[in-house]
Amino acid sequence: MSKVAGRDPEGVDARTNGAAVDEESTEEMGPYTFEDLSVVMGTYNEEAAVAKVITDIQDVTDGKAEVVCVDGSSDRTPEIAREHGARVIEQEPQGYGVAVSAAISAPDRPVVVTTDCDDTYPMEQLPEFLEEINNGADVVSGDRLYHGAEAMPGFNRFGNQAFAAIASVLMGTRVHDTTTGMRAYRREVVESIEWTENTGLSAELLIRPLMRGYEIREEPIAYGERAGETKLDPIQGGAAIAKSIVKVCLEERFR
Ligand SMILES: Nc1nc2c(ncn2[C@@H]2O[C@H](COP(=O)(O)OP(=O)(O)O)[C@@H](O)[C@H]2O)c(=O)[nH]1
Ligand SMILES: [Mg+2]
Repeated sequence: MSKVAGRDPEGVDARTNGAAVDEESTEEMGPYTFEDLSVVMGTYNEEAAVAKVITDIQDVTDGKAEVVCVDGSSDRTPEIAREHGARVIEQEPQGYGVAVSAAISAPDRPVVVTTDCDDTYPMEQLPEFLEEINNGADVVSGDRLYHGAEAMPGFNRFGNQAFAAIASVLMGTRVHDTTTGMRAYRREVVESIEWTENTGLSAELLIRPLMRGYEIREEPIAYGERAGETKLDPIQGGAAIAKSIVKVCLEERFR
């Protein structure tokens, strides 16, 4: 495996740490195609977005990627998802992380991509995410803040910048977006770690792999206006995320 952001705590920048690739290990592991890809998401009353999100994934991957929705909806989201070819796993609504941790462990395909079911994340960038995995990354993390994330409410943007700053200090590696919903993972990363957080799961999904030496690359992404209502309260959710970041960084530091 190539040199990783997490193995060198001396100020490595995950955005620019993509140059070195270990040719031998990438040959063994790929190259992966869309048939090796599962796109997974929690879905909770996302009638306004679900058809568009799944259609975008299918258009971009030629219908080859598997789509998995862990659904807690009381509206028609699961029916629409099934009609569009997704595999739907029903679950009582218990929060973001309960849904997404079930979603990431559902597929058997070697590359797992998370997204939100709200049309904010650019499915047209899926090929770039897969390419970075094929180039040796273990985790490719969509960085919404690189392009400014104009569509994000100002309070959330400030909060997300603060989370990235705190996590960077605690990890000793500069990261720019710890709470993004769009990432690609080698399945091995997802399976080798025990996930504990709920609202803070997206931060945990970056921090634990990075601090265990997996190679993380941040990929600048576009971020769009949300279709439908957010499911996360910015104050309560923000406090939960801050707590998760500190807890997870300390646990990994003293592991
Ligand atoms: N199944 C399930 N999905 C959830 C739950 N909470 C949030 N989600 C989904 O998780 C994703 C992220 O939530 P979102 O409202 O977009 O959060 P935001 O991006 O922080 O505004 C969306 O696709 C939601 O539908 C839940 O309790 N259960
Ligand atoms: Mg969202």
